Amino acid sequence: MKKILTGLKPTGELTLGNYIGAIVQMKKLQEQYDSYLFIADLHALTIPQDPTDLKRRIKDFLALYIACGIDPNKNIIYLQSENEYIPSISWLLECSTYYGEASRMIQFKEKSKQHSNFSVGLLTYPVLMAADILYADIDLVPVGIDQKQHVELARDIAIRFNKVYGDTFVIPEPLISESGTKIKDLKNPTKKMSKSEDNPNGVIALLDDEKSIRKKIMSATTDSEMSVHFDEENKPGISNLMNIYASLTDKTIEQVEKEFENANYGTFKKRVADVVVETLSKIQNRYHELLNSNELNEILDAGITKSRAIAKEKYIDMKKKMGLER
Ligand code: ATP
Ligand code: LTN
Repeated sequence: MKKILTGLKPTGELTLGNYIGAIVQMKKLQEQYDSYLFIADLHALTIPQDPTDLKRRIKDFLALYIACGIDPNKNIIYLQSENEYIPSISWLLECSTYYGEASRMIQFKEKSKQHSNFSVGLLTYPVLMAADILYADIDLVPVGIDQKQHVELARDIAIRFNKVYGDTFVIPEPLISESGTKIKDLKNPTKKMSKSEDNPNGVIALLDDEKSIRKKIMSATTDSEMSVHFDEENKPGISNLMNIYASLTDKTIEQVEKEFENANYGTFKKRVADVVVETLSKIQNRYHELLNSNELNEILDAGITKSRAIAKEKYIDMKKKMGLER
């Protein structure tokens, strides 16, 4: 069975956009692949983090992904920083990566411009990402378009290492999902709903309470036409709410149009709010259950044991090939 791996950086708050756009896809992928899912907490450190806040997010992200339906029986789920072989592998890979290559990464160029003083980690981050992928002989890496270049760098490093030291790594491929629905900001529906958005009124977080979910949806930007039909260009607000409703009820846009043929915007929005509240309250109940029991710890213990064993084997193999032996 082919192997697939997803890394999640625990920054920002998970949103309905992440759920509909990515988590729903992941639930399908876990049925077809040998799946790995980890929290990239070491990656979060490339920009300064508040330790208390980071610790909370790590747990929140894990509990939320599992609550959303990522199945611990179908995924190896772990915390990156608990696998000490990964940074060790990363160092060995750094010595097979050219400075020019790393400094040409678009994300590095952009982020280094935003800060007057930035860490070396911001430059070497894609090599750590290569280690995350290569240690486990991953075939496919589902990523957004912004991470594609990093997966390509992982491929280049793997090809180079294999050439110099002999066949060691599987060459991974990025899996860019074009099919996932893009959910837009409720206040500004031409922009995507983003977890790093400063104005929370257009963003539904997975942990929002019922009252604020209803308030945000009822006050979502629409238009003056008063008819529920799909037209992303001229009616981005209504089309976005239709996408949300269709995704969460597993209906087609045509079915949604028909269902609300004679409805006014108030009635339509109330129904959208109902299904969002229903979906998120199930997720939140499971989330609280996970946080209030030992289940999360058990999942992480099982995951890290498997991940470490795989990484240890790869690390020893690499060291041997590189001449790091007594
Ligand atoms: P940021 O705001 O920091 O860019 P983000 O909310 O876009 O964060 P990412 O961590 O970049 O989240 O993305 C995680 C996954 O969620 C990606 O696969 C991305 O395509 C998906 N995703 C994020 N926002 C949306 C959205 N509004 N609609 C659909 N998919 C989304
Ligand atoms: N760089 C990614 C997170 C990430 C990742 C990975 C994704 C770290 N290591 C390995 C896929 C595979 C991000 O910023 N979202």
